[in-house]
Amino acid sequence: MKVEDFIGDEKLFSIIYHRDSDGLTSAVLMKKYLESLGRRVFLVKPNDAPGIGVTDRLLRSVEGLLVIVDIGVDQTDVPERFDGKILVIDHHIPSRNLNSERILHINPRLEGDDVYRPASYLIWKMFRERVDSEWVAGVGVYGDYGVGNCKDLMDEIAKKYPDILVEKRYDQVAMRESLLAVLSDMIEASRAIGGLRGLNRAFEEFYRANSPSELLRSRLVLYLDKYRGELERLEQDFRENSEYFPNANAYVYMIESRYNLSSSFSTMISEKIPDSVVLILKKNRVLQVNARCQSGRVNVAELMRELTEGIGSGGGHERAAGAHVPRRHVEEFLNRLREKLETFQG
Ligand SMILES: [Mn+2]
Repeated sequence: MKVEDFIGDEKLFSIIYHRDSDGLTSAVLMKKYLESLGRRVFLVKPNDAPGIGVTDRLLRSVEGLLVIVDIGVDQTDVPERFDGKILVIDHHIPSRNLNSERILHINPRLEGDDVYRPASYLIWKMFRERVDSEWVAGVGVYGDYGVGNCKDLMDEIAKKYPDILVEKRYDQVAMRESLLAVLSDMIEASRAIGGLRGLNRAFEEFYRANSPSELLRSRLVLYLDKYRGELERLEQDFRENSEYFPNANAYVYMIESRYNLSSSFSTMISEKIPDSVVLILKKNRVLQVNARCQSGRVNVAELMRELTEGIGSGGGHERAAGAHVPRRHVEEFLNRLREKLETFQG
């Protein structure tokens, strides 16, 4: 079923997006698409509970048809907790097919398409006749590591805005030098420094901007400056205070920061030492762990599962994973971690 058939003559919409750069840019494109059809978008909000969770409070504030972008909502009970019509556009590996009279579930993986393409790309592709903000989609695609699989989008951007790309526009690593990468960092910075309110601001600015360079003059630059400064400070501290385990070629670092940037920090550090295992620990209400090994030498998703068995939860991707351990089990977790890294066999 096509999106236009599903939404029929519904006049009012609410959008909930995943709180990262792919999710936010997906929401911008979606709002522009709906408005191009003459429909009204009542609210646009990032998901507001840990991980991909959405609170009942946010669901109760929804008016009209609910559009959920870049959230593997099939892995949650949101479809059961919200009883109106839902349009889902997502790219994560689905755990179930939600398609029914009430729900249109768009995810290329449901049709057996295994190519990695971020949600912002899917939305751009579907609605490009009506929405011409391809650079917005480009920011989301960069943020979700998708540039290599979205060549037609990158070509379109290159035609219109040659100055925001680098020559190797299909190369995720080379793209780090591009303005698209800066804009993606800007969204990450808005979340890390400003929280949900920061994201709401970022959404407004991205929705309003007519060109990429306008954002460099927006108030989001303040978030970006703070974010970069904090990452720099942490990198210095990591060099001095992380613990190294030569057997496993692993670094363990207890992060202390008032901001939420453990995940970005672990990615940044691990890209500089791709063959090392990087474990960033943060004491919140629970112990939060971000694990990376960019070369793939060690499967960190498996490592996280193993170390949290029976005392917490852990998992993710082969090269990027995470874990949560409740306070009462933290000591046990740290003992297991130390033991594992000291006696590591590759
Ligand atoms: Mn996302």
